[in-house]
Amino acid sequence: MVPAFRSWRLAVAVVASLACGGGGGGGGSPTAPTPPGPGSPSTSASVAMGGGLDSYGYEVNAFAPSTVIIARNGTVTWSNPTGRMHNVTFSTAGAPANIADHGSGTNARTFATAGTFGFQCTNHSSMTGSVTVQ
Ligand SMILES: [Cu+2]
Repeated sequence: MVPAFRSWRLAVAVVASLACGGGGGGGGSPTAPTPPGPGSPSTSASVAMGGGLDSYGYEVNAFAPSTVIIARNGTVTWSNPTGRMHNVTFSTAGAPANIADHGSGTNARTFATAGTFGFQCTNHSSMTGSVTVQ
């Protein structure tokens, strides 16, 4: 029994040293891929014009997600699967052209300027969002 106990203690010591030997980076494995961070935003994002169904089965008027982050010169694509008339009206100077009322399909806009650009659907006060361009 004594040798087994000793090897168990050795295993614990090895695991502990591996856990502490990753450079003190906060618990991630040293070989894990680095997730996209603030320094590497995506070049594209998608926003649905419709937030699914509420508990009564009615379509929710919302942008989903309501906020996206993209790289400069990245593209955001808004899709409208709802059959309802929605639009994307920007409220921030420097934003691309608004997307007019439409009941279906997709529309994309490219953002050449860094900043945060608020938008809303002027038909539905609950539909607001923003694009942050880094
Ligand atoms: Cu709308």
